[in-house]
Amino acid sequence: MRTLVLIKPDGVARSKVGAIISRFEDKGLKVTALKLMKLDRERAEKHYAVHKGKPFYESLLNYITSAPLVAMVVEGNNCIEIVRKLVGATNGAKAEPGTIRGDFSTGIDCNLIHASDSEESAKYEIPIFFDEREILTYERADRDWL
Ligand code: 3AN
Repeated sequence: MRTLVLIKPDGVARSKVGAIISRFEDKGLKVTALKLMKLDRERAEKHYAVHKGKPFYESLLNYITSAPLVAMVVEGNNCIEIVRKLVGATNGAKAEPGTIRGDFSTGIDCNLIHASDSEESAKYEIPIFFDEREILTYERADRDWL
């Protein structure tokens, strides 16, 4: 199973890339694709199509396209549910301590990270950021212990 994770522009600007990736590695998940990129408006609109028309839609697009972000594909059994738990609630002020948003974010506008919320979303979102050939196959050396 695969999921898409974005470390949004605030996460890159605040130098939280290493700390955030470590959460997934430490948990036992596998990063199989990774890139630093500036998202263009067209791809941002596609990614956030479900939010079109909502009051925060324009500011969300401005924020996500404003500066570089890190996109990655994370793999592992039940990775969608596990990653969403590690990420925490949408509003950093309400997210539990110990989660990424709970530890690093205080609000909803800049909440550091995106993670697909279902298999259907992951299948829609991953191709917006990666060609299939950019997603690599390899084994973690500790796989028998996970
Ligand atoms: P999540 O990222 O926790 O799945 P969604 O899918 O409801 O949250 O929202 C996508 C993104 O839209 C959030 N990560 C956040 O940046 C932004 N967002 C959601 N709700 C609001 C809101 N009420 N005000 C401002 N931004 C919001």
